[in-house]
Amino acid sequence: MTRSIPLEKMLKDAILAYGQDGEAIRPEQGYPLRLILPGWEGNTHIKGLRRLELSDKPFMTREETSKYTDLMPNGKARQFSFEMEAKSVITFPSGEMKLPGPGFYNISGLAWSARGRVQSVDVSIDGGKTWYPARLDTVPEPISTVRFSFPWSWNGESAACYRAAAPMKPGYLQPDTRTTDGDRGANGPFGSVYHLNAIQSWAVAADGSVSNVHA
Ligand SMILES: Nc1nc2c(c(=O)[nH]1)N[C@H]1C(S)=C(S)[C@@H](COP(=O)(O)O)O[C@H]1N2
Ligand SMILES: [Mo]
Repeated sequence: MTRSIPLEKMLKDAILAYGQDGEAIRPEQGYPLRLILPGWEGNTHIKGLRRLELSDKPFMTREETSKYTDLMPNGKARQFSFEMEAKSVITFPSGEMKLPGPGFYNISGLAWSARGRVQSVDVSIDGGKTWYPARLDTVPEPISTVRFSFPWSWNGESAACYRAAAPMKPGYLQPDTRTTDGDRGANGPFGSVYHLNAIQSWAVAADGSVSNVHA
């Protein structure tokens, strides 16, 4: 995996991470060294970093030309898109988990943005019809993740669908999978396969199992 990263971003924000939570980063996280570029797509966060090379232009590597570009409606691919404008994901309860039964759950997740501080996060428990402000559990810092939570009482109903959205003020709302996001290109249900910052929804089945839904 080889990526061209503008020098400006490297000098401003780049972290070369060798540890997490008081121990060496784990093999699946990129041991022994991982490049972290806060706010940018995770696919630029090179694991098992071997070298940094300087160049006066992008290297045009396989991944950055064939994969991490956005196919636009006119058939041309836009190079390069790095920033996650705003993104959120509910980490609990999330896919492949199983709720033991109806009752109280504390929905919890992470939100982040390359554009600055996450100011608020909204959660819906009815598939996006109604939105409520979530509690921010950590202090939002620029280009950092913020943890949010939302108390939820699951009545055991099948197919309860819940989701979170991170509106960045002013003027940017995390895109909905149901809308066509033309700006993100023509390829795939979210506008772009590789740059995906759309709202992520989870559904709970009657037996408590949680799965991904495109709703
Ligand atoms: N060395 C190396 N780093 C890599 C990759 C890779 O193939 N090789 N894949 C990238 C991609 S495409 C993604 S989505 C993220 C996944 O990181 P995660 O396992 O922490 O979620 O790692 C990135 N870093
Ligand atoms: Mo990826």
